[in-house]
Amino acid sequence: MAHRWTNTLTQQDITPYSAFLNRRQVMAGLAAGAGLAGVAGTAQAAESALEPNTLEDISQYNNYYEFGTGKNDPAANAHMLTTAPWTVTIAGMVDRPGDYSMASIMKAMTIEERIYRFRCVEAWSMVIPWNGFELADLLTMAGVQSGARYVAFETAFRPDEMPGVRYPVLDWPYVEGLRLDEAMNPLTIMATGIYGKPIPNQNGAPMRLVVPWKYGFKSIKSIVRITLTDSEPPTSWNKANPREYGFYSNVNPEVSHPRWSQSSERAIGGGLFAKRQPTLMFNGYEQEVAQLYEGMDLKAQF
Ligand SMILES: Nc1nc2c(c(=O)[nH]1)N[C@H]1C(S)=C(S)[C@@H](COP(=O)(O)O)O[C@H]1N2
Ligand SMILES: [Mo]
Repeated sequence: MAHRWTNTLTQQDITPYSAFLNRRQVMAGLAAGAGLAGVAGTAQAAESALEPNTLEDISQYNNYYEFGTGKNDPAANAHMLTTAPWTVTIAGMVDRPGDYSMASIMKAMTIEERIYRFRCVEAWSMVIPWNGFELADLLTMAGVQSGARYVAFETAFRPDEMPGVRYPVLDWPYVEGLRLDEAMNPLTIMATGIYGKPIPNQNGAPMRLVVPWKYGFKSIKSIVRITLTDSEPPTSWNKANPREYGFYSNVNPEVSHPRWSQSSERAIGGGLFAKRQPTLMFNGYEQEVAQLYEGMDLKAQF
């Protein structure tokens, strides 16, 4: 089970004191029969496996096309985005639809740290120590109705604050979606921080999705609308180029992008020591999510 713990490791876990493990992990560890000693031991073992990137790497090398298509454009321009006050509309097949202030969401949710691998479809990767909460908790707060099968997400569209939306690179606003079981999986989080500080604007402030087993473009930033639906929602990159970007977009080293292999990736950071490493099935989260796709042809439903 060592693998399991690498996925929910936190900064605190890197110190060898089981007392720092958050309650959710301790409870899950006991449930799994691992016991405290087992959890602390595997957490230590995982330290070498998942070394987070620096905040510099994470906040200076970005994709956020609303602020430009260059990797440094978001860091240069995203300060223009007003992130407070912020309202998230939750709509569609929920019992309690409405406009939720970001402040009320933060009050209702329990923030924890998750150190996750992050793999862009362009074949680069990082390791990011997110702070956030499980999307499942937010959806449960809104009350998912029984007929709901998908979750649609939408990014803010603010021409006055987003210089990149002047260009028709994508059909704005940026939209994304998940199947409901993917959205409810405990690995799926809404990130509101990095390294214990509020999430930088260029990383998707004040709240962005993080789905660590899917290519990075599924992890939509600066969300203003969440809609529960009974049919698969349109997604920005799939609309832009359906042959190259599918709805699922699970990280899969065996399914090449039409223009490049996905079998390896460039690990950002380390300067001269930046290295290529093999890409892992479901980005290393196979044990946690493979069952979501049982019986599906992952080459056809890429
Ligand atoms: N709204 C919006 N969300 C977005 C994007 C974007 O351009 N606009 N880029 C996506 C892509 S391609 C990636 S790889 C990740 C990058 O996240 P990061 O900059 O925090 O590493 O954000 C994703 N979310
Ligand atoms: Mo990406």
